[in-house]
Amino acid sequence: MRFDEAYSGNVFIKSHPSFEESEAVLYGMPMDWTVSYRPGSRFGPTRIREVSIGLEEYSAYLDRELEEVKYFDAGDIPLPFGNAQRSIDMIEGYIDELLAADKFPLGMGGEHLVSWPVMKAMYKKYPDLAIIHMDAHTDLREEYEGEPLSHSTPIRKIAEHIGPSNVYSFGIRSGMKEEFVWAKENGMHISKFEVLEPLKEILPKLAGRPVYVTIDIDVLDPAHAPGTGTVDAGGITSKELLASIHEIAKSDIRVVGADLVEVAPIYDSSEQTANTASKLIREMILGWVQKR
Ligand SMILES: [Mn+2]
Repeated sequence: MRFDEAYSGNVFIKSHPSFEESEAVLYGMPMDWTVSYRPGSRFGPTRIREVSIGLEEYSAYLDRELEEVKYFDAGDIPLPFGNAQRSIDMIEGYIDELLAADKFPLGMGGEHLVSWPVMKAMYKKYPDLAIIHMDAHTDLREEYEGEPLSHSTPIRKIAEHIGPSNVYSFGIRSGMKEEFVWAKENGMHISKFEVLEPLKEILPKLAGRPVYVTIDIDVLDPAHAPGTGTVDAGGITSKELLASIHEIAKSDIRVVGADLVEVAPIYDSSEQTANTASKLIREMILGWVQKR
């Protein structure tokens, strides 16, 4: 992978031209080959970048400008269509390189399985890693129709890899009974239905620890984010998700990387999901990159 030449295509607004000088690297993981329901998230990163042109560069929440944080949009990882294992291996190697260069990885999916190799790479650098996971779904299956490489399995994989008590899920409202039972029996934290209030209780417990944050856009109610593969009624508002990002920004945890996944533009006829996602990415950049 070459990072030394500025990616010349569609980039997120205010992307810095130099990889070397940037603190954070924004990258896309355009993979949707293991989804159980509606595909299309492979086009998420491209659309999030395109609509970012409509964003203000100033955050009224954080009183900061994008100019104040140097981030380099490296484009999408050229993943091999249809090959989940090779895609996963490529993503892990890519993150290894970013971490070796001391960059903050900020990823855009793609289906949620892409977060598994990212989190695995993060754990190699940060053995004390904790995960904050916001999603409608548990994603704790061992396999789906016999397939362990599925977008319904990434949180199970990372929980088994780093220890379930280091994983904190929020906003969960869908999953098999066995998944909830497994979480409870193994000491994994799940906050059902809500995000902001339980997050306020958990953040002080994670003070000082390196934390990777993975956000599935479907944690939002379908009214706020219809453009995703597996919509699930009863979600939180975009206002609550923004407030949660800001709560993390002002907490004492060390955010060491993050992603936003499952935006699928084909179901997003009003483009509200992509527009919301680009605003979330802006707030993640402004609130989290310098918290390492
Ligand atoms: Mn989900």
